[in-house]
Order: sequence, then C-alpha cells, then structure tokens
Amino acid sequence: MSGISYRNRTVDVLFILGSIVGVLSIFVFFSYNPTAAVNTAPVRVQVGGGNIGNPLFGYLPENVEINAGGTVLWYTRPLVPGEPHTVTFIFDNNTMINGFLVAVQRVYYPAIIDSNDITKIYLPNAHVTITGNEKYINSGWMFPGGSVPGTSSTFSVTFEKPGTYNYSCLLHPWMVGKVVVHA
Ligand SMILES: [Cu+2]
Repeated sequence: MSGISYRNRTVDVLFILGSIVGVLSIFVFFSYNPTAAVNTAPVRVQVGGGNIGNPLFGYLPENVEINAGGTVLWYTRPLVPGEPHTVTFIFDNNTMINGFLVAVQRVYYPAIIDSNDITKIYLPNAHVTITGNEKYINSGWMFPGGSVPGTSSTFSVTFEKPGTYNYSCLLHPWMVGKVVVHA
C-alpha cells in the first residue's frame, strides 16, 4: 500500500509541476506582446529609387507614424540611378542652406544643430536620437548603396518627443515627408 501511496504522491508532484510549467508557459506566451515590439523595430522609409527612365524623387512611404521612443530608418536601394538625396529636418529657418554646397560639412555628412547652436557632424550611416529641441537634423548625402565615398545608404533617427516632424530633401526641395510621433 505504501508503494502505491508513494507512487500516487509522485504522480501528484509531477502533476503539480506539470501544471506550474503549463501555467508559466501560458503566462509567457500571453505576456509576449507583438505590438510592444513594434517600437523596437525601425519603421523603414525608402529614399528615392525608381529606375533610369523614371527616377523616384520621393520618400516611400511619405508619411509614417511611430510612438515616442521609436525609430525611423531611411535607406537607399542599391543599383538604382545614382541620384543623391538627403533627409533634412529644418526647425529653425536660420539654418537653411543650399544643398549643393558639398563643401559644407553639415550638408554632406550627417549633422545636428542643437538648441545651443552647437553643430555636431557624424560619420555616414548615422543613427541619432533627438529630443525634439534641435534646430536642424540632416542625413547627409544619401546615395544608392552608399556608392559614393562619404555618403550614406542609411540614416536613422530615434524620436523621444511626441509631435509632427516635417522633412525634405536639400537637393530636391519638393521631396517632402513627415514623421508623426505619438505619446
Ligand atoms: Cu532628393
């Protein structure tokens, strides 16, 4: 009898352990929230593109929406016509500049002018985090596949502050896009 009793206890313990593992699995399964992961994966926007006969002067998609803390990644496609573009946020018109001035570092390279008028220049393919108080944020020249030395094939920005952020291309001012950052 004691043998049976012992075996029953073992079965009981195994059953309880199994239940705990089962409940934990269900908990882990439901606590994995795919929508929470959206903010960690950058929202991708294609810059320019098209083909030789029909180059694209635009951003695809033109408007994106993210949550505060989220990131937008702009990229150029390789092997498309070599038309340079920029992703440029101008929040203070005093920072406006002619985009064709390659000699100006903050045009050609990724750059930020902060609220204290301090200009920071970044290496190509920069990732920057912005507070929303900057005066100017620029990707630098973006070329398909980063095929020209010193240019970028990607530029990414993490937005900390909710708001609407309009941007354009310094080289083709009619190229415009928008990032809406939700709280
Ligand atoms: Cu452009």
